[in-house]
Amino acid sequence: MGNFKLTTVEEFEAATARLLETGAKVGADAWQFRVKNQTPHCKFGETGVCCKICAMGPCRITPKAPKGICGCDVHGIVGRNYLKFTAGGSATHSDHGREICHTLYESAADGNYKVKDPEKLLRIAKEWGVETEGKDIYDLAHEIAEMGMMEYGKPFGTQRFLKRAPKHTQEIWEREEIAPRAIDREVSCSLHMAHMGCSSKPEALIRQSFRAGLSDGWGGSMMGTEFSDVLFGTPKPVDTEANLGVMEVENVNIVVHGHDPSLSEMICEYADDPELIAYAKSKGAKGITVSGVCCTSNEVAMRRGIPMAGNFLQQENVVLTGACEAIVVDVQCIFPALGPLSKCFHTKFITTSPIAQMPDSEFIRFNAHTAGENAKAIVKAAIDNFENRNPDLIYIPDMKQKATVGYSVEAIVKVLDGVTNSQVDETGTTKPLLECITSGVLRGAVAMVGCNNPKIRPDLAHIELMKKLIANDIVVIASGCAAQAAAKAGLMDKAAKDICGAGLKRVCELADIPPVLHMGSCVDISRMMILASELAKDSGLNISQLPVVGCAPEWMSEKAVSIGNYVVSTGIDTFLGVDPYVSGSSEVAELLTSGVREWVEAAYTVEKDIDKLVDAMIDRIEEKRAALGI
Ligand code: CUV
Repeated sequence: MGNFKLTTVEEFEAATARLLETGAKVGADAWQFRVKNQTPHCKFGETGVCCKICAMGPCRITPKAPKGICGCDVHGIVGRNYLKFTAGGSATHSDHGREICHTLYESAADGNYKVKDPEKLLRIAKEWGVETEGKDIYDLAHEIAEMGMMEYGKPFGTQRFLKRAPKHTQEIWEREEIAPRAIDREVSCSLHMAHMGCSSKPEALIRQSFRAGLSDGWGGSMMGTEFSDVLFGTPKPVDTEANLGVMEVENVNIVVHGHDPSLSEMICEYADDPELIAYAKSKGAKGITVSGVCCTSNEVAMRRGIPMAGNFLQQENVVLTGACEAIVVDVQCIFPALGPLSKCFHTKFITTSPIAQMPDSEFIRFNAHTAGENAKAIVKAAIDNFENRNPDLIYIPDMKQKATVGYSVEAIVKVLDGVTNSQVDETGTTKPLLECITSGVLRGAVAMVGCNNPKIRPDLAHIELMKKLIANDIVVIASGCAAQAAAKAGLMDKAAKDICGAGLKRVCELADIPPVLHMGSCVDISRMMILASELAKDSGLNISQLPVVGCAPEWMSEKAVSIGNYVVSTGIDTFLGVDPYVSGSSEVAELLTSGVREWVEAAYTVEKDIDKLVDAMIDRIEEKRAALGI
């Protein structure tokens, strides 16, 4: 089995324990302590039966009080809460996509942002019916960006990217009336439906939850991904490293955290500037290290090989190393705790977006016009902070793994080309991958996504599930914090082929890939939708017939529910390890885990036991294979 060794969750935990000792010295708080104060959680909230959408309440449903004051029953309350939760996630992802549209709109040959992948821009223009002949690439970028922004508020029609789905899927969306219209409309309509005195029928509420989710996955998120590729380049395989050990004690450490690559790309650019590197040296550092946390880390890892310091529940750890000069954030998944925590150390906590403003942070407002100066000021502030370190508080766990990342759909198609030695000679299609699946060399694929959640021992579910799947010849495609868990453990090291089943091992060797493929950030789950669509089109099957499932074992955010809704609505069975606050309504729970299959040919499974969860996924994949006779 060679010398390959995974890093275990026990080792992660030992490193965290050591960092919390540093925290104790300076009186730092941490999520591990706050969780204790919040446990046990409120049962009404946890089961979704608390309603506070009007001021007659809050109403809480119990056997003695089965209706709210307005007469709404538990199913209406749980359904409305679920819809509002989805709308929060869809709004958030989609607004991120909108920011990227604006960045594209600001791109210029001599500006802060350039078009790095003009071919992709031309492809999208053709797809959207825009004349490209003889047009300046930046004129085209602005035209497409504006059309993208119109997708948010257009009065008629549905999302342009829906046409990328197989015909059958598009027909389902039309038939079930869940084809998403303007993105902002779906979010507004969701809030409208969940207002006092509007919808209380679970079926209507879940249908709109799906529509709002689809406006994210096939609308806002897909534009976020595609236009980020146009601006910053479509990812291709690149080597990097993951876990806290990527921070370097002799260097100025800048940690980027959040989601929008418009900020992190610019920080990386300036951290590479010879003038600023020389300045860092003049201050006694050997150089500048940028590393990342959460999805912004995935973005810059996929495109630049920037190392990943950690995922969601590790964000406080980077400050606890005592060696972080600045943690620079944009939007989403940022603990407000970082403000007070940084105050216990020399770390600068720099917020940059009007959307995410927090106490105890330094606010350097970032925008496309001034992005260069802003990024330079941030990098310089971090360098100036190097001398303020307290040497007694410095401890960086010596723990990191190698990872190869950057598997966009384009990259996957390319690396798998020629893996099979059969007659399949079509290049640029998913046919080689399909052949691996139909021949049984690969049994199927799992899209492993989502966050960490203290309800699950951090990273354990991600890692254990992935280990078992790859041992069973199931390739894993990962994004978000699930991907970072894999990278930290070593599952994105090509050497991890040694712990795969014989079939997957062979594919990894032939294609020179790791068994867990990093597909990017959460908005990049839209890439997974494209891959599933291409597989369906190239095989002549429906998406729901493919031996492919989705899984979010440790999810926590509203965005994850929006994602789950569009993945299920696209025909992919989705397995959750955390309940989305619906257990209080038998009707809503039944719909989500079974009833919706009649609408969209897929449904949710919620299973908190990791062993049962992975077995359920493998069983589902094998059932799908059996139904196809492969
Ligand atoms: Ni957007 S949404 S904790 S960073 S995956 Fe990570 Fe991914 Fe969840 Fe947030």
